[in-house]
Amino acid sequence: MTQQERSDQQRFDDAVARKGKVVLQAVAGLGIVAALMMSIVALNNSSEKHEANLVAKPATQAAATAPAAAGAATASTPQATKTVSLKIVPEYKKGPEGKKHDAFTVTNFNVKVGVPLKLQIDNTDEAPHSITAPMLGVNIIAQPGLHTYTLLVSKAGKYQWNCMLPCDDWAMQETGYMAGYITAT
Ligand SMILES: [Cu+2]
Repeated sequence: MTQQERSDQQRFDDAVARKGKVVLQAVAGLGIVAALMMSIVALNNSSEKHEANLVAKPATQAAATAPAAAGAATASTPQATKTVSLKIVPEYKKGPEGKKHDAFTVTNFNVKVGVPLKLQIDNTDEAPHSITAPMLGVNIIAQPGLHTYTLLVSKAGKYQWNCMLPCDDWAMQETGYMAGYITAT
């Protein structure tokens, strides 16, 4: 290798070294940029999560207030509560054997679960009668005279009720007399 060749080689090596340094610096620079970008992305992600949390909170609050609003609507329903008027009349109507029996004038009641139904009962008998449905925990004792009672049911279904206060033995087992159904929907 001549002196000239050696210096050429040296220049080349120097150039390669410089280029390599530049490349390395560039890579290092890219690395820093990449690291910065990743941390920015990380910051963005965390702030997005934070925002998501902020958004999620009002949603949870809205969900929490929804039943409260429904509760308020339920609380305002007493004005809208329906009233059913009926009578309890001794020897009100004939049985299949032709004899007259004690009876309620209305024996089928339709109610909404959780919504009170007012029963305005005029018991024209001298003795009390009842609307008793053990499956529903309902036991309304209708005293003689005109009184208003509340029928409140907590589960849906069709349930039989009977008068449980000894009156007309046959009628106490007969739908349409001293027995009937409460249908809750
Ligand atoms: Cu009865």
